[in-house]
Amino acid sequence: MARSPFSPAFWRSPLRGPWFTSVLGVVLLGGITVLFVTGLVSYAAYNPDLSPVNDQTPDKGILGFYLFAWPTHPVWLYRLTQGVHVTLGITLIPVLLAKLWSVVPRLFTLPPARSVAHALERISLLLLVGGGLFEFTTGVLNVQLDYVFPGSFYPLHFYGAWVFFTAFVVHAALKVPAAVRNLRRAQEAGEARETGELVSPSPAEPTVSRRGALGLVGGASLLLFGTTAGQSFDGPLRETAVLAPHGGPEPGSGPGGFQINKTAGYAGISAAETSEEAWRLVVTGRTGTVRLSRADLLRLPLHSSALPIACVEGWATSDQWWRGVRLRDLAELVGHGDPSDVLVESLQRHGAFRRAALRANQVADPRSLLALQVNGEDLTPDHGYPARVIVPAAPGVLNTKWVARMAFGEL
Ligand SMILES: Nc1nc2c(c(=O)[nH]1)N[C@H]1C(S)=C(S)[C@@H](COP(=O)(O)O)O[C@H]1N2
Ligand SMILES: [Mo]
Repeated sequence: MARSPFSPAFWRSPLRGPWFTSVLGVVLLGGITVLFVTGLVSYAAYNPDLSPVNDQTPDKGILGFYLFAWPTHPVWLYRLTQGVHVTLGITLIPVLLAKLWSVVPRLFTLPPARSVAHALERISLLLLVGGGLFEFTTGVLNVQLDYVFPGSFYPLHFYGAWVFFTAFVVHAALKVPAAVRNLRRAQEAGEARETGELVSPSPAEPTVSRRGALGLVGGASLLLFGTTAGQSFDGPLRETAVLAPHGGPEPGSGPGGFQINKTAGYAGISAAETSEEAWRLVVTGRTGTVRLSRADLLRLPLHSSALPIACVEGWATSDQWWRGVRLRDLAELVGHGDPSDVLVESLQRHGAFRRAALRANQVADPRSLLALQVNGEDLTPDHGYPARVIVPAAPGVLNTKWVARMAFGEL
């Protein structure tokens, strides 16, 4: 028996072969394409070109070529795209690992490069495997560990995605024809003995059939799906999301008993600075500065909107009933009758999300509010009392809590 992994006889699993690798490859072809598209969409939804507020990625340059004004319809848009991105990413982990396992002998092929073309192909594989592991790892860490990379996750995951997907397209172009051929041939030949580079020259006795192994991978994916997907819903469905940080029971009951990202305590917001006497909203624009107490705001025309909160981490709430002052009415107060961009700043002194910029189309939407109440009661401190922004279809991170200042037309 060969002891060196550089010898083909070292790899003895009878599962390895063109069929197993091809099936997993075809699943990843579809899955990773959807991940890439929903990821780019998520990046656009963040309005990163309202720099340098929302995204501090230096020189994203031509990679930002596709950015567009994220729409405000339908209200569940980001809830859907980001729910798919995160849940699908987690679901594909077993498939990715099985695929890498199925081709691992290739890593030890000798000589390392037979020709310049072969060397280039192997370098592209390095970017493919490295990029894939990097994207899945950073994604999972961000979702599970509550933003371990404050502020820097976006550029890492964004640049990583372009490297990974470029290598992925090259790889797919080279391999898809063979994968399709392998699958066709297998369909005709049944479970006949396979041939090819991936097949072990001295296979061990099988302990599970190839189809059985694929079933295990699929079962693992299904399990991850079943314990993650519920985080995009409320009530009993959320409780099935035992793997998601925002799964499980809602935080408390009553009007404010829905998911909380950062609590007032965490953000360092004190009751003293949000009190009726102390807190003033400062609104600036073309015609100068207006300072409004909460009572002043409550005397302005109030409107209601049923809108969800959908976080980049993939969790979301169902629609909640928000009530407050329209952003476009606040814009008009300071001379922006035709709404402009706005920079929103929180009372919060530290943290990546203490300020966010909204685009003119978001300010103009009549459902976009500076909310004072939710579900019929005043906002709770954790949901942003005295006032928070809520915008239809936008990522949660743009819905700034504990708002202190709104600067229209400043970006
Ligand atoms: N000031 C401030 N606003 C903030 C945040 C924050 O950390 N600080 N988190 C944002 C993020 S990432 C999300 S998903 C939503 C969550 O709102 P919720 O806690 O009311 O559910 O608030 C947003 N507004
Ligand atoms: Mo978020």
